[in-house]
Amino acid sequence: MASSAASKPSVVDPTDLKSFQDHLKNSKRILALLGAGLSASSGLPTFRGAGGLWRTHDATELATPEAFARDPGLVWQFYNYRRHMALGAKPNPAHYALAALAKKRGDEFITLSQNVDGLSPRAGHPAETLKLLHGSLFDLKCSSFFCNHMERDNYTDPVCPALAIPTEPGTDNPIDTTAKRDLDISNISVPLPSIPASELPHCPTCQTGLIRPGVVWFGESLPGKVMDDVDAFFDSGEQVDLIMVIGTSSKVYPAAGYVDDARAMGARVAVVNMDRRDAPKSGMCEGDWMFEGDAAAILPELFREEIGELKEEDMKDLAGN
Ligand code: BV8
Repeated sequence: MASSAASKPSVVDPTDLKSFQDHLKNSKRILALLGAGLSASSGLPTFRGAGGLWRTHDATELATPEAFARDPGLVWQFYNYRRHMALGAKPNPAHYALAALAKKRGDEFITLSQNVDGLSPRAGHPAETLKLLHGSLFDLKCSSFFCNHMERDNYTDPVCPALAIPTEPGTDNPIDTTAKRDLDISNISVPLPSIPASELPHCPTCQTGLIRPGVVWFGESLPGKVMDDVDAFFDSGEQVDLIMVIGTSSKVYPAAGYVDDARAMGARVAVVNMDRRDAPKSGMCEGDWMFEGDAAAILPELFREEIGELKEEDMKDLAGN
């Protein structure tokens, strides 16, 4: 990857950039904690974007087993909508820059993602060092406590016919599908049909349980294997040199707690966020960096010295979009 830094105007303070790149160069063990802000430039709404609401519902309230038990049709419309949006989106240069750094650094660089949108995997981020703390929109599992049916990487859109996103009248003609315009069901003014459980996907294994998205809902524990891998990285007892906190409001636990755990292992903290007020709970300490702005513009610059210039041909969306 030829590097001609001159092409892109710098979006980072040169002094901070130099000190960060020097530290990155001398860092052996690195962590990154990712949040919804990473995918903002791919056009995906963040959790707190739109006031954290989906239609009139608090998104964190919909992301609970209680909401699914109460109205699985509504919760599936919420997740089917997010699958549809994520499938229509593309990884951005921040996803590719992280993937390129991960390919170079191997298992000394572990990325902890709170995102369920599948964009980091689509940018080619190596699966062995990408820990999906909160699961994936594209995994499906049985909601019955007694059944452990799990289907990974299901990209069917809609998940089932009843969840098809309504289209604008007159735009759904079979000949020219490009004219089709979805109605934005995240907007309260668009009527949302109520979908009975009988029309929702059921578990092919136990035949009784409803299928649910393979994400971690509030009140649920994180995937055991993922937690073990993260604990193994921390329990090696070796110093952690750097943690990059990218596009997250650091409000959800245990994910947000890893920043302090890394700091306790000697790490300096580099925050990349559109809003400098969204610093980690423990605040910013001497030697930390706050890079305020768009992750899609900042990450390629922060990593340029190590990964070179990101070229169009290097940014291949593995979903082939
Ligand atoms: C559990 C999947 C226990 C589903 C998600 C300790 C203290 C307090 C509370 C708790 C605690 N421990 C546990 C809790 C309870 C709870 C919790 O943390 N509650 C919070 C709300 C206070 N945690 C849990 O319930 C966890 N489970 O603890 O289980 C247990 C243990 C054993 C046995 C049984 C139970 C599970 C939490 C996971 C929930 N699932 N997602 C779904 O996605 O639908 S969380 C979900 O919300 C996301 O994954 C993410 O984690 C979070 C959203 O946060 P962000 O990603 O940061 O997004 P946000 O919109 O907030 O911010 C975006 C940021 O980007 C902003 O800062 C913005 O400025 C910035 N930005 C915007 N544009 C850009 C940008 N930055 C850069 N560039 C841009 N262009």
